[in-house]
This record gives sequence, C-alpha cells and structure tokens, in this order.
Amino acid sequence: MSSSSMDTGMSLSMAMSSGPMNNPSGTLRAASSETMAGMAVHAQMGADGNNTWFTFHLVNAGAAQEVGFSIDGHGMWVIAADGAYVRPVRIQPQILTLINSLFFLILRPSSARNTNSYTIRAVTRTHQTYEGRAYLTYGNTSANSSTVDAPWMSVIGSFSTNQTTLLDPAQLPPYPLQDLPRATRQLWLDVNQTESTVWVLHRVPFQDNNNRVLPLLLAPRADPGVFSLSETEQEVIDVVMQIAPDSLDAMAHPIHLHGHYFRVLGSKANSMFPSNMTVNEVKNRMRDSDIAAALDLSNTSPQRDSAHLPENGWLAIRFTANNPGVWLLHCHINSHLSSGMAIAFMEMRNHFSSFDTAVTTVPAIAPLTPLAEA
Ligand SMILES: [Cu+2]
Repeated sequence: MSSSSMDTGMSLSMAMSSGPMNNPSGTLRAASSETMAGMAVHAQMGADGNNTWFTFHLVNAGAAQEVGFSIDGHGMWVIAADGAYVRPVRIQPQILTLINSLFFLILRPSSARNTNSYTIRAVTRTHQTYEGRAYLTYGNTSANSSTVDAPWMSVIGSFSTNQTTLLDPAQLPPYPLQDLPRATRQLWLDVNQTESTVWVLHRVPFQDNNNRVLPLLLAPRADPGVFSLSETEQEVIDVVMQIAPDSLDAMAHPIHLHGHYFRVLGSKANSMFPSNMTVNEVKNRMRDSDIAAALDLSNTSPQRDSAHLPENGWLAIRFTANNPGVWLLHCHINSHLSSGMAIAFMEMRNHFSSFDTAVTTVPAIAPLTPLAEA
C-alpha cells in the first residue's frame, strides 16, 4: 500500500480543542486542525491533570468509503452529528459513514502520563483497505509509536477487544428531543443507474450540472427533476428514495440535502418500500412488517443533512419546506452527481419573486473570445 494511493483513497479531517465541556447551547469550535491522509500526525494535548475533556471534530471527506476510527485506550462520547447536537452516546471504536461529520469528546485517562502515547487509528471499511495512523500524547512528549498496549481496532478494521461498540448513525437522536412534524406531501424517487455512466435520482439526469440552462433561481422551469414546494403555504415533505429494481447497479449512495436539516425516518437494505403507500400508512397498516420496524416516526428520529441510502434498499426522510430558495438533493459521490444524480426543490417561490424581475435586468454575458493559437 503506497502512501499516494492512501492519499487519494482516504481523507479524514480532524480538529481538536480542549477545556471544560461546553454548555450545549454554546457553539462547537475547533482550536487546531490536522488531516490524516495516510501519514502520521501528532496530536499533542497541552492540558495537565486528570478529568480533562477534549473535543474532536471528525469529518469523513472520502469519496466512497465508510471509515472506522478509534483511539487506543479511550472511549469516545459522540455529542453532535452533521453539526447538530445528539443525545450523547459512548462508543468504541466507531464507524463513520460516508460524508457524515461527528463531534466527540474524550476524557484524558487517569493513568495517562506525559510519556504515554496512544495510537489514533483510521481504517476504511468498504472497497479497498486503507489505513491511517496518528499518535495522541499528553504533555510535551513527542512520540511516533504507541507506548500503551490497548488497541481497539486492527489494520483491517476488525475489533481486537470484545468491549467494542459500533456507532449506528440511526441511533443518534437529536438533543434535546424534537417533535416530528406531520407530513403534508410525499415524493417517491426511483434511484437508478440507467447507463454505465448515468445515475439519476428521479427518471432523468438533472440538467443544472452543465451550462446549457440558466440557474433555477433566475429562471424557474418545469422539469421532471424540479419540484415546487410551499407555493402558498409551508409544507412538510416526505421523500422516499428506492433503489430501482431495474437499476444496472444496486449500490448504496450517500444522500445530501442543501438548505435544511431533515429527519431520518428510516432505511433498509435489500428491501422494497410499498410505492403506493405513505410512510405513515406503512407504519400504521403494516405494523408487523420489517419495513415498519425500520421506521422511527417519533421525536427520536435523527436530525441530519446527510443520510445513507443502503444497497438495493430504501431511505425515507422528512423536512419542513420553509427556507425560500432552490435546494439540491443529491448523491454525494462526485461522479454520480456530475452525471445527474440530483433533483432540485424550488421552495417558497412567492418569497423570491423579485429574482424573476432581476432576470430581465441582468445583462447578457458575452461569450469569451476564443484564445488565439500561439
Ligand atoms: Cu451515488
């Protein structure tokens, strides 16, 4: 495994700060930042004494990999996901799903001396195996190997103790708990790979990924990939995304929505969501089904801006369409997005009609003069 392949295969950003635990109403801040891209970094904690808490902000910036993450000899208390507070949960080690960001706390072990160093491990869990390492020390010691023999995770991501707890992103309810609004409308999206290089979220490739059309904000248009929401009142939208049975590939996708936090109602791999039923109908009329069991329609359903559509399965989300503008819902794998795996929500248009007028006053931009041949 060369370091260059590791650089392209995995990129994990980490920011750290120390000090007393913040009040949950405070802001999450990071004091310094390092990127683990196959090379060792040295995280040096300056605080002395025991009972010192440190905050880490961990971002999986990888293209198509789930990442396992652990710090030898330390438990981790996850306190926020995608920038929103969650009910704190202690885990060790953790799996970081694609594109999610997590804040977590660690407590300096009471046995830690300034000569101790602890290995920070990151390992990919899907496709190819890449590994990154860094070292955590307390005080002024520099170290390039772990002096504490308490590994939680091996190079291939398997667990070396039976005290491990996997992080299940579906089990991170909002903190404080939040009422789930009732849905007023449901969209059904057939997620499909229609050609070897064409991925779609809804029948046809989204068109704003090229320069052939004006931006929707300036030039609203009717299009199968454009949905008008909350034209006259505030709507609460359920979106059910299903890997289509005729898709050339049934792989999983990381789905991201701009402009909102949404509630993750549920997801299930290798499963077909009934296309003629609403989420609430499935929950109420199919009580004993595994599909209903995978739905959380309570105040504990997670609040995120990204969620995992599992392979050959479905993902259901709910959001309140109360943010005027044009917002993309898309797969976060770049090659899928660029081939059209997106839709757009034109939301509360009555609040931005002035943009329509602006279109007529924006001067046409002359095409660039072709560069002269040298
Ligand atoms: Cu995708």
